[in-house]
Amino acid sequence: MAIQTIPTQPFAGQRPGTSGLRKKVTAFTQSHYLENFVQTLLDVLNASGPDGQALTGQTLVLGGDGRFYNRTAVQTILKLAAANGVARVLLGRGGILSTPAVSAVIRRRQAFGGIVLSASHNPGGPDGDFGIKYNAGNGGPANEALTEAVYARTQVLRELRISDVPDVDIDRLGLQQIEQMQVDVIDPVADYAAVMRVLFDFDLLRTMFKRGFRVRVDAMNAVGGPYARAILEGELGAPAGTVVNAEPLEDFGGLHPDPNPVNAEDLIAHMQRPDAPDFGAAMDGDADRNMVVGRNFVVTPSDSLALMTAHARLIPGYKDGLLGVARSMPTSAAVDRVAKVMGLPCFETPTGWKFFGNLLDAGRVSLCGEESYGTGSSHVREKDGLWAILFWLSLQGATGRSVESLVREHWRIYGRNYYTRHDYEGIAVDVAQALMQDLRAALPALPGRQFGTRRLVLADDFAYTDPVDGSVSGQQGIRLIFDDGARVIFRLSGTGTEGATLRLYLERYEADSAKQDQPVQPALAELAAVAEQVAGISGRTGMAGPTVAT
Ligand code: VG1
Ligand code: CO
Repeated sequence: MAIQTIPTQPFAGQRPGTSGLRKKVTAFTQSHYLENFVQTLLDVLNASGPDGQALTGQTLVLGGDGRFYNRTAVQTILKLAAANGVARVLLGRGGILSTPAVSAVIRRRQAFGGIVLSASHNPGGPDGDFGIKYNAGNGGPANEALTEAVYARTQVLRELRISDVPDVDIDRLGLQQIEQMQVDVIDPVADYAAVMRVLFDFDLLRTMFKRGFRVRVDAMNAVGGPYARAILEGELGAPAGTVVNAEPLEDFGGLHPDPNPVNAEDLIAHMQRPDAPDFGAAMDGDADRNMVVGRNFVVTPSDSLALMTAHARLIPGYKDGLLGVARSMPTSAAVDRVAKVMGLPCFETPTGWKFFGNLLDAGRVSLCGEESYGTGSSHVREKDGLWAILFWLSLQGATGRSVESLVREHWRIYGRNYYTRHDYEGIAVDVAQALMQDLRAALPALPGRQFGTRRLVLADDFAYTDPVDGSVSGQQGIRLIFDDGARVIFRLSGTGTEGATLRLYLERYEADSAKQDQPVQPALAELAAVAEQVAGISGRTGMAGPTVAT
């Protein structure tokens, strides 16, 4: 056994996006592609210490969503870690850890950081996507300073340090040794379940299931399955079969594990049947997203965050109230209205969970959410799909009310923020970039212009100054804001692996309870027309409409 030093060549484009480095599996399986990125990460983490040895003697957490290449990548990363001074790796059994579970393990075991192998909601399999992401010691996604430092170094990397030991048995719990490094294979669920137990009233949930409350959780053949099964069916006594598609498969069984009504159509269909369960939910590839569904009623993620904020005190983990709330910029302002009434600080951050970390660490917020089916709290530093499911279950248990009645009551009290996101996928990169550039150039002339009944009052490219560390992130999305609070937002996705994806976010507020029951797309058609008028999407892309509208 020996540590080898191997020459390597930089790869272009190893720049982490909204959530880590995501590429086609065929890119990751190129010789040294993964090795280069991990070596760079370990170099940067080592250099971040005062002595240039920050990682030496420390513990890293490692696990992924079980997609194709997960198991191979785990072996490679262990050999690199062993050769680069890591003392111990806490590895989820089978290479499995959901994103929120990685966050929970880092925090509970005070690890130095963790590596998550996932491309989240992107399809998997040999022709699908793979991804890698680093989470810091607070359990949250690395900040931009770190990901940029990693990217810069990938461009000059010349050498790998890797151990030539045989593979570790990643399916056997307990300790194994590689070089000077210990590998501790852990139960992927235990730490996470312990966190859930202190937040929620498990006895209440047990009683609900005992009385016949019926739930369908669609894990979409992704990593959420083992967690949902262990907690819902194992601990809480939900009947077997409550969790469907519960076995993580390397290609997600061909499903697109992005929990929205389009991709989780099977769940939607079940929730529309006459014998529909009381409550339905789905999670994404790495189990950090959630979609919450009542009988024949889909909850908009932005509304979910607003309702959670309004009712948080009903949940044991939040019974003393919230410190504040945060939402990403494109997320609807529904939560802002609740925060205002409750006198809570409310923050607007750029897209991506990494921007919530400082606010959570500084004790400025307790709940966070994104329009993209992500909600979470200070219990970890990631969004958390199963946590959101347990939260909504608890809300129903504590109030005795259905999902639909909770949401409708919320609209009556606070008004409804009609909301939709239109994705234009697979646009040529130069076309997408030109569209955004031209929009940016047109911004100064827009304020004061009339669009139908609305006057445009603000047009800008969202920039965020982190209130905790003062760091500035620019060009985070173009916002058009109107005099009635309606918003039209444009940004390019930072998680895709093919061409560019334009995301168009539309929102308008409706205070009148008599007008809160319209279908969403027609209710926002006027704003979609404004977006078209200002940006010329169909002319530029040749697309008659979005590929996905949720
Ligand atoms: C998307 C979502 C964003 C989310 C990110 C990661 O990013 O819009 O809200 O944080 O995915 O989610 P983008 O840049 O494609 O719009 V996940 O579940 O992939 O970790
Ligand atoms: Co995800």
